[in-house]
Amino acid sequence: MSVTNRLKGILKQILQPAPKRVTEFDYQTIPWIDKKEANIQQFSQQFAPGDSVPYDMAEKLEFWKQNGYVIFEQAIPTDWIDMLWGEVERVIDQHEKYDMQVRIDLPEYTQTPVLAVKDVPQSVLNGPYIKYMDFHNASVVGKKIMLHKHIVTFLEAVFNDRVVAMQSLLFKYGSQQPTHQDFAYVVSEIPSHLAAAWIALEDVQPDSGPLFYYPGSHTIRKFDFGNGIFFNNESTNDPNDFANYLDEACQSKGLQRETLLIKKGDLLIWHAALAHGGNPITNEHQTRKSYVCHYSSQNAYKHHRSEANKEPERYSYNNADVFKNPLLPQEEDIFQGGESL
Ligand SMILES: O=C(O)CCC(=O)C(=O)O
Repeated sequence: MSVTNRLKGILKQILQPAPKRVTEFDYQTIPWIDKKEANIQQFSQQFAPGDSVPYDMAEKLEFWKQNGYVIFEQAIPTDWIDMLWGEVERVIDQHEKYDMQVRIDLPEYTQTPVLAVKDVPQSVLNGPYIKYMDFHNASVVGKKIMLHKHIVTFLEAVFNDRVVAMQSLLFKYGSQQPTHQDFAYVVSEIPSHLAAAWIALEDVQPDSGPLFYYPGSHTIRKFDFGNGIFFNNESTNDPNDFANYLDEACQSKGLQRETLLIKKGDLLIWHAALAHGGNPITNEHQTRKSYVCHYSSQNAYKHHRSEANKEPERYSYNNADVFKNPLLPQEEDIFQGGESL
C-alpha cells in the first residue's frame, strides 16, 4: 500500500465517529412493563384466567415488575424432561457421532473453550464446567420445552410481542458462574428485549451449586465495562469486576440473595437485568440438571446470530418461534421423540 493510501486510511479512522457508548437501555424501546407509566391492571384484562393462562396474569406481572423474576411450579411435564435428558445421555455416550457444541470452562480449555462434542473426551463431557450449547436445535422435545405455553404466554405479555427464542444452555452440574446480568453477554437488536427461563430437570439439591439471584436487582445502575454496558473484546473491565460491582451494589441497596431450590418441572423466568449466578458446588457428585433458554421479541431478534443477513428458517410452537441453526443443518431435529408429545 502506498504511503498516501495508508495516510488516507489512518485519517478515515480518526475522522470516523466513534461507536456510541451505551450506558443504559434506551427508554424509548424498553418493554412496556419496564416503563414508569405501565398500567399492568389494564393490560392484564385481556388474559382471563383459564386453561390458556392458568394463573393470575396481573399478579405475576406486578411481581415481575417489582422483583425481576417469576417462578412457575410444575410447569413442564416430567415425561418431556425425561425424554430430553435421555437424548443428552445418548450424546454423551456416543459423543464421537455429534458435531453439536459445548462450552468448557476448565483451565486446560482456555484457548479453545467451545468445541464439538465429538472432540471432547467422554469423561469431560460427563463432568462439571460443561455447557451444552443450543441442544434444542437437535431435539424436538428440546424445542417444545423451550417454547412451552407457560413460558411463552408470560413472555408474550412482558414483551407485548411475539416471543422468539435466541439460544439455550444445558447443564449436568452447577455452573458456579459469578454474579452477572445476561444483557451484557446475550445481545439482541434491542438489548432490553431479553429474558431467560431456568428449567429444573431434577429436584435442585442445596449442595449441587444452586442458582442464586437478587430480587429487585433488575433496576440497579448498569456496570461500565470500560466501553459501555456490553462485554466484548474492547472491554477493559472483566466478568469478575462485573460480579464484584453487582454484589456490592445489591448489598448496598439492601437486596437479599435468594437460592433457587425448586423441583423437577418447576421453572424460573428472569428479567434481562436480574443479577444472578451459580453457587459453589459443595458435593462434587451431586448433579444439578438444568436447561436455560434465552428469549427476545419478534421486533428485536429478526435473524439468527450466526447469519445476520439471511431470513431465518423458523419452527413455531404456541405462537412463538425458534430458528434453525444455519451452522449445523445436519443435526437439526435428529432427536424426533418429541413429535409424539
Ligand atoms: O444455571 C446457572 O448456574 C447459571 C446460568 C446462568 O447464569 C445463565 O445462563 O445466564
